[in-house]
Amino acid sequence: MKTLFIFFVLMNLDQLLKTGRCTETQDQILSITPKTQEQVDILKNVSTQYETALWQPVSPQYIKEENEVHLFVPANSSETVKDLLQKHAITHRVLLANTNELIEMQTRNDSTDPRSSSTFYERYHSLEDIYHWINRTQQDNPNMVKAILIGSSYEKRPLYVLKLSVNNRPNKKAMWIDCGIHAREWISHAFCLWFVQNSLSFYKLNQDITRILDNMDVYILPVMNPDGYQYTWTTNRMWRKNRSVSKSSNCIGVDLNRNFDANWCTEGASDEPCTEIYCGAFPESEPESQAVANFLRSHKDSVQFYLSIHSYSQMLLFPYSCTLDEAENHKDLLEMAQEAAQAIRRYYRNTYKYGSGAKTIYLAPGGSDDWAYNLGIKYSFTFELQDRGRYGFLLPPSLISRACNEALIAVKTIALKVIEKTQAPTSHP
Ligand code: 9B3
Ligand code: ZN
Ligand code: ZN
Repeated sequence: MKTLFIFFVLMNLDQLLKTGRCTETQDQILSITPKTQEQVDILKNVSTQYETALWQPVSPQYIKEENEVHLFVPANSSETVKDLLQKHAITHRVLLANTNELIEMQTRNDSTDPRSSSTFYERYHSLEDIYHWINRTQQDNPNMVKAILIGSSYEKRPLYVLKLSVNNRPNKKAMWIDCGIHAREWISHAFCLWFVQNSLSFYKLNQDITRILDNMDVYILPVMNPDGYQYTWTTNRMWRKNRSVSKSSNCIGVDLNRNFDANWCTEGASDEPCTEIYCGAFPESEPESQAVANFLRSHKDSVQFYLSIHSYSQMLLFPYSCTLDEAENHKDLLEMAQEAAQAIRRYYRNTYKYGSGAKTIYLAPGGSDDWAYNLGIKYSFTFELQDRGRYGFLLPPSLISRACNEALIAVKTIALKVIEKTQAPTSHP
């Protein structure tokens, strides 16, 4: 017991020495709401000129008067940035002062930390661990799970889709879920693992899961952007894009959710490689988006429901994002999203906004959901999971189960609706 105590003291001492004596020297997340156009311009400038990372909105172009901005400010630019804000009478609030500790907390307890009481699914996992998990999941459930290699990333990492299938009825329909298009949205990857675990554990036990799996195969891509995800573990926790090297610039990475062929690279994306919303050299220029597009093209007759998981801001979105026009089945989609949001509210007392992407967040072209929709997958959604900015991308592991369970209930609600709308009722002999 005594040794344990000394151990903890030493641990914290180590922490103190590493991070400096006061919180001022830590990386921070600032919340700033510009009040005038001048302040908007200063903020746009800060977020591009200095070594900061914009959390919200995704790109400086969306910074507007009276709209809250979340900005990651690393310790070494903290003073400069704060001085600049002060000089222009821009007030800020420190959203997170202990960023380094939060990051440490999320990466420390991977694999087998004896002090952790949480289960495997209540922690974040390194890319290597996720690859192991994919392998093990397939081995442990040979008659329900198959791993399919659909391509590889820019840095040649494999892209595995898990196929969950409990029968092979002729003309079997399917749904698709991808996670981790954006590297820093870690709750997304965690959700894909959660979903698989839940499906495998509760098939034949939970009525909804059973009905879904009896009627649809499920394709799950747990890590669509493995290079970016690896980079968030080793080098920069705030990385969003993939890691492809541009021919025309020293800046790295394409926003995979701007790289699909849906009004590609129009307003809401950028052809500038140094931005977070760089659309790439041409539609599907990236091996990751191309692999997904190829797979869906070759399965478009069976896949009825497309879902892409992101974070943060708690929204259930559907096409279009790339235009203000309404989708042909807008009313259906709206009704489904509304029902899903109601289920979350009822069971978890949490609020999710819902609506078409363009009207709910911003006009943005090149997204996977719009592309899948235009391919003919008429039930196409993007979920933005927890939270609404308290922790942002740094959602603590203790909040994973809540976030995943509420997303799960939304997925179930919509999947059941899709089955109801598109499939003849199954006969129960
Ligand atoms: C963006 C687009 Cl382009 C889309 N079609 N659907 C959802 C979004 C929102 C995500 C993004 O890529 O900015 C949120 Se992180
Ligand atoms: Zn995202
Ligand atoms: Zn997001």
